[in-house]
Amino acid sequence: SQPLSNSNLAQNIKVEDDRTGMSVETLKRAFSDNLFYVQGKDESNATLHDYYQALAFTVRDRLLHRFIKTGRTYYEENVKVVSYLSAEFLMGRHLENNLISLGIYEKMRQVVNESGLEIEDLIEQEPDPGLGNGGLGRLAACFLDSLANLEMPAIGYGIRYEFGIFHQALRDGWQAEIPDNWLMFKNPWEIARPEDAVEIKLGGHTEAYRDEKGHNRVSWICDRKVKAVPYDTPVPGYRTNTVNSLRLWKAEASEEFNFEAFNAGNYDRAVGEKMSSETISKVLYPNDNTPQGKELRLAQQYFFVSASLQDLIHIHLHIHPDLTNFHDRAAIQLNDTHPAVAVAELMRLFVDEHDIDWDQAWDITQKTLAYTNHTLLPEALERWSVSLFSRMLPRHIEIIYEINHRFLEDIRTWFPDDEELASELSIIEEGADKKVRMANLACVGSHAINGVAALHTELLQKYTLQGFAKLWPEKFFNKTNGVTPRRWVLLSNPRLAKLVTEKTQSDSWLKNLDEMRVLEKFVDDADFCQEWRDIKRKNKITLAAQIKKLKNIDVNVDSIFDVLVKRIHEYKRQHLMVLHIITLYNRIKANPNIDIVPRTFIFGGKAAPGYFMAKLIIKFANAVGEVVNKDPDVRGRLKVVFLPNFNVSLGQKIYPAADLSEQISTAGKEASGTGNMKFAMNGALTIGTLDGANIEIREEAGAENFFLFGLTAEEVYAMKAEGYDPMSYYDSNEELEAVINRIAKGYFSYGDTKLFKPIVDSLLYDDPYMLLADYQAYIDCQDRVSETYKDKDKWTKMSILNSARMGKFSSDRTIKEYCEQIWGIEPVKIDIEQYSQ
Ligand code: 4GP
Repeated sequence: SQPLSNSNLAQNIKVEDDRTGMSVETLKRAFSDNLFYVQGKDESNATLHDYYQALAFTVRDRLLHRFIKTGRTYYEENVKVVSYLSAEFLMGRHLENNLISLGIYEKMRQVVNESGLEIEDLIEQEPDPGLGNGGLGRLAACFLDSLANLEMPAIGYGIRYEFGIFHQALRDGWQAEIPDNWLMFKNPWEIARPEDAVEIKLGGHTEAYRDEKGHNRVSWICDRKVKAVPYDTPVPGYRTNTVNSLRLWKAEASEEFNFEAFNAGNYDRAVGEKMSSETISKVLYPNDNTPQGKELRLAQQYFFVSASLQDLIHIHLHIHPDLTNFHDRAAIQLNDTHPAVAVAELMRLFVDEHDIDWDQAWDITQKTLAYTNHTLLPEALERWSVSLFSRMLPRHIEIIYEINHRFLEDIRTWFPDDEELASELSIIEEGADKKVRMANLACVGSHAINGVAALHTELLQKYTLQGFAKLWPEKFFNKTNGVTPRRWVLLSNPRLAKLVTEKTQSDSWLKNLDEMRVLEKFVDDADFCQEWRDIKRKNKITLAAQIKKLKNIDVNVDSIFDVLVKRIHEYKRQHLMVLHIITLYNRIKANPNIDIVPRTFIFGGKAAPGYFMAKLIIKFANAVGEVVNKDPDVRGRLKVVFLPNFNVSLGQKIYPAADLSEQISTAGKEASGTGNMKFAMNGALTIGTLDGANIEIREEAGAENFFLFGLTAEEVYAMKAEGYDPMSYYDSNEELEAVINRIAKGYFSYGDTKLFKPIVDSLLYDDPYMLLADYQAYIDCQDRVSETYKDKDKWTKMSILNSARMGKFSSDRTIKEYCEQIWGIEPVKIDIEQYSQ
């Protein structure tokens, strides 16, 4: 909102006070102050969690004047701001990240130590905010980090789910889901702004009317209103003054309770409405790469989109007399189709609420919006039934029909006689149960459409969105994903970060990851290589301790740490890695004295609770592990570990300790992947298919530093078109046959031949993800991995070159491209007089 006075309080802070000062003395005083006055405790009764809160508030205070100054500067300088609309933000813990951003990690360590505590123990107290499923949610978080780091004016908009992604427990090898009550204790990072709440309408009907100027207008008479209350979380840039905002909306009843019903003694009805309103932001849908066609999900999407757009319009009108230059001041990115209803909502706000004529409104809408697609899986494209849509958003369905009508008229003018094209591009899918195709809506309403890796963008243009690509080739962009080196190297792998800083003689590589290239000149330096190996070994020891703690399994830190962590999905082929484990196991059973390079196979990842095959794959990996880990013939040479509850924090411990990164999706299925980048930055070698960003990682690292196997996307399509017969692979490959037979006979299920039958049958009779076609190539490639691992010098050199050459995969590079080519956003300096060290 507008400032009420010009006192510029924040700017005038010059003395080192308890809330801004950065000296150890001041930090120490602030820490105990917050323990006492915020937590209401002292040393005699404070828990570790209290100390965490006190520390968090100490850090938050130091972000706040930057945060306020940042918002104030954007407002006063009237700059163009990008809004990143995303149903998911998988931020990871804030405390440690904020400490390094401010540059006070080491000072705070000292302060905490002086209280007789360890800072790591306090960091562990923070619940990992799991407001996302995986890929696209974590990407959104890396993007916010890069935007702030690059001093770009930006805001993230999403939903403040009361329950994030479930906690995964493993019971008898099966996934069990436990609710994630992350807000149980107060969240020190968010600031509620009830004064900025907006109203969201739902349901009802529309009425046409003529306004006083004689214009035909429509009004939406809703039958329900919900309040959207914003909560702001500061997002600092690394060692800059910029602190952007992540604004998440919480749903509340527009009235606390229905007083009439209350007075009439109907207490249930009096509070019922409140409960149903609050349901909207209650829980994250735990699906990755699959839409959930549930009413509540559509309500969530509309809820946060409408709240965010109303907010943006409100801010705009504070500065500008009208909305005609909205697109000059706002760029809005749609993170997948979850916020695609923004196309219709922005039109409704312009036309119905702000009286802009249709054509102009449409022009502004298209210039403002841009859309990123994150998946090629056809079943993952969102389609909402028209009847559900009409019930919940009666005005929006009219607007969508109008947009579609005008769009199809154009198509028919440009391509007369091509009804097939018109029906392919139509936003409405005709049929008994009509659907709104959200990807089509997003494409029509945006000026830019992008994929997230070169191959993905190419396949989008060739297949998934081919009609749009033909129509508007100039709208298509590739924006290969990236990840933030602050969280994924500096925080996750402090040992490596220290070495790089020493060797490059500055920490500027953290802002310009291309500078890691300097390491290339040390690949033949024996001392450096030894240091490199020592760091990896220490990271492996740390992870081994974690494995012991979580699973009570002893692992050999000199074995290859062979890791596959990501959401569980058939297309990601976790079960292909299990087939390799069984292959090695069979070799040992056939010849217990065989010379085998020891391996520790590490899995992690959650399955959508309703995805039967994914859950069975978890059980399968665990069941094989149970047999392999305790078989005396194996003599500990193979170990299988499934780490429960893979999340951002666990990822931070795993990536730095990996030797081998498994990126083994069926070619043409993984849009990009981002875990692949985190592994490589931390010196793991990749075994992977030519899929997603693997292709570009291999290009950067050098083909000789990458273990490539498997069919290409084109070969996959061709083979499917010819009629793929998985059984022929089973029939002609003895080793494969023995693997499948061992599973089918119940060897890993105490003789139960039914348990894993769905996996066996799927592989033999259908194999939609072509594991059997890629099996032999994968096994041969794994044999090459083992051979290479024996040559320590060669492996070390490959590892160094991988890390050194990952500059392209910093999300800073990705964000710069979006800013320049799609959003038209430029950096803005934030002046803070008092930025002491
Ligand atoms: C994911 C893709 O599966 C992954 O390849 C990509 O790296 C990531 O988005 C970020 O672009 N997709 C999803 C999803 O998370 O739910 O579709």
